[in-house]
Amino acid sequence: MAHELPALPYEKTALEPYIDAQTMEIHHDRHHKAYVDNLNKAIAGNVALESKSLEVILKDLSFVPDAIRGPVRNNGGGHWNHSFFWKLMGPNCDSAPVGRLAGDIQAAFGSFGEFQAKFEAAGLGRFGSGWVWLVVNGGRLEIVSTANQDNPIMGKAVAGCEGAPVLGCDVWEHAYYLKYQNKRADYLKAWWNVVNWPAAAAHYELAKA
Ligand code: MN3
Repeated sequence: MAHELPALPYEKTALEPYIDAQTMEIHHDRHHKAYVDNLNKAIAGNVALESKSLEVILKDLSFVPDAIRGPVRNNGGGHWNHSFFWKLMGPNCDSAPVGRLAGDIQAAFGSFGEFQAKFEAAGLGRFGSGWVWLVVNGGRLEIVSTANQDNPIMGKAVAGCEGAPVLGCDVWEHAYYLKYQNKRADYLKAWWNVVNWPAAAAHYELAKA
């Protein structure tokens, strides 16, 4: 079955003023759609890949034939990452997590503020295009970043890091350039206003289970 572009779980204006509606429209309707279309194109006719879930494919790209491994990694990663990203944001968000995730962030990074500073620094430190993540790796919370559309679930040999994503922020220029131009730091700071912490906590509980 062909992969499909998921609908946004809120209106394109919902993340204003932190993320503007035009950015959401271009990002979801064009960039994400292109990843989905190009993934489907890449795996078309390969019955084994067409029958596997995207997550299963990304977790072991060595099974993907050499000729299409690059397109599957880039476009499959793009589809997974953006599907994850939309659901991790929303309007009227809490400013911080609660419960076990809150306590474990404090234990791992010193305080929620120190965690935010380290996450922003990792996003700023990613040269060019990529993502910054909070992951569970070996039961512990870590901040990592990946290039392009790589994802920690691809594993260390491919993505340079590993773990189950709890939180992920897109630091490609297309995610912020219309509103923030070259100021990625301002975008990362503003992003905390739209983080859906209950969704992140659900990822965390799943990863710890
Ligand atoms: Mn993007």
